Amino acid sequence: MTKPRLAIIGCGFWSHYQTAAWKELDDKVEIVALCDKDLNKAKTQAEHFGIRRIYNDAGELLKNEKFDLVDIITDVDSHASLVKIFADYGKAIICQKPMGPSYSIAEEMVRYCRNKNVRFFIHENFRWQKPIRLLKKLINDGLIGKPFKSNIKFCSSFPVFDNQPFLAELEQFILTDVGTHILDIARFLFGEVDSLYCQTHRINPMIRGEDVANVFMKHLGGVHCYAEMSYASILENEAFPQTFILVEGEHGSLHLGPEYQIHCTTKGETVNYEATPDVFGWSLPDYALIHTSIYECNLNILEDLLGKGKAETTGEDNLKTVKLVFDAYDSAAENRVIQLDL
Ligand code: NAD
Ligand code: 89V
Repeated sequence: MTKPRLAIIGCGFWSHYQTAAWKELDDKVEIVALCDKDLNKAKTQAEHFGIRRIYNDAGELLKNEKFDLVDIITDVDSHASLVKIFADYGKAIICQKPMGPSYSIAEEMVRYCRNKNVRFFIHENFRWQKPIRLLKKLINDGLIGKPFKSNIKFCSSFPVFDNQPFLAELEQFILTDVGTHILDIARFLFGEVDSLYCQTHRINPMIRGEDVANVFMKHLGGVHCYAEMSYASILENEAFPQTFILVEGEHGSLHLGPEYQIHCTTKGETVNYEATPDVFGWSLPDYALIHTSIYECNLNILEDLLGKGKAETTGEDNLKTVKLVFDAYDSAAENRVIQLDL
């Protein structure tokens, strides 16, 4: 593959920014067509980005277009069936998080692609945020010695349902939507999880699912990590979409706080590092941090397809994050510690 040809499925809220991020890479990838079951959405997006071919059905797209790679940006319930359709045609597949609506469905998606010998990636972008990459580097550089404890916070009262009304209808909300990101960050920073315990709340009476989740994880490497997620937190400073992280190690601590600042404190001194992300002109200001990470995630996957690197967020890898999400639901429902079966 020299310059992969890409088809995009789903032209809703997120797809616009995903497409804009692909356009930043148009020397390396060519978008050949867009598809949405609502043809008007595909038409509007195609006009905006100057893409000539549109479809309202994946089968028609497959019949009429030559392409190598598909980016599936539809709602979660459609992911498994679309992945299977494209795997049957031998296309390399990128699918949005959350991979599937249950662990068993996600496991089947990964198995199906493996059996068909197709490349399967999950677009999991939060670990590609600049402050989180820098934090990982500072941990790896040994600035605070061996980490033993961490707190990861994604808490706000951002009106997320305004742009994504379907989230209010999900029976399982914050762990599937945000937990996929936050628990993936925990794996990215501290490795695989040995056991976890979770509690959830639904504070907003207008939604179906839980909007608060607190997950306590013991990582195999020894770190105790407390991950907090909330869309019900009315705080002094609204922080969306920043993730705040404190990591404590044997020689000091690293604190990723507001405005992309990381403070490294060791005995006697605190040193400041800054990781302000570049902002693309097409980013929505409220989401700029996340939008830049779309580009980084796309680039990582593309480089793998071009034989120039190794993708981090493969289906196989992301399945471990999906396992944490659904084990967290089981833990909360049964009020018990779950030992992960690794
Ligand atoms: P949305 O409802 O705005 O858009 C989904 C689109 O998919 C709709 O236009 C719908 O018509 C279309 N669609 C559904 N089934 C289809 C099918 N079978 N064939 C063709 N089109 C189909 O939702 P959204 O907010 O854009 O979210 C889409 C996905 O992106 C979800 O998986 C969501 O979790 C994910 N997302 C990821 C991030 C991130 O940071 N990675 C952020 C927001 C959303
Ligand atoms: O990433 C997501 O899926 C989004 C957001 C972080 C905005 O909640 O829904």
